[in-house]
Amino acid sequence: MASERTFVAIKPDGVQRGLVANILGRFERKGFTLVGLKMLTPSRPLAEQHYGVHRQRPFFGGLVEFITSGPVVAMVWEGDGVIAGARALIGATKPLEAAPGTIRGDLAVDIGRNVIHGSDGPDTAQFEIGLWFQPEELNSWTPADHSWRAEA
Ligand code: D4T
Repeated sequence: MASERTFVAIKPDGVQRGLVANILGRFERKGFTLVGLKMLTPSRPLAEQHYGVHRQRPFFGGLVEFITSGPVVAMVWEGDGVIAGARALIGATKPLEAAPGTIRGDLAVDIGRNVIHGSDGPDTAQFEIGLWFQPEELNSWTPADHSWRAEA
């Protein structure tokens, strides 16, 4: 499977609830590589672009209000199959349907406060990484333990 990058953001509820280390640790322990990391309070234009596909949905206004309400932790993770892999770690959108062991399954109950976002495909990942990060904010590096990994 080819190495790829995905965008992940811990939403304001995850930050407010002190879940940053817990969530970050799950991606690190899985073996994905952190290549971008910053905390920011998203502007309204950024949030509206990020959630542009939901513009016509009834929850759009509340969603933008919520995501701009405080700091989020924005990340780019790299690795083989990381786009689907991150979604698997995150779990289903509705936290009550998310499997135990996933981030939403373990840490959330409310769809409007589901703790974390992850890109849902290659095109979205490319768009969201470009939206949230400048190229110079991303670090291309090879973790030392990768030389120990088996050839694919
Ligand atoms: P995000 O984009 O936040 O990672 O969530 P998902 O990719 O898992 O789910 P989504 O795009 O369908 O929803 C985006 C965002 O909107 C909130 N939401 C969603 C909501 O408040 N009410 C709803 O009915 C839905 C479908 C939660 C996530």
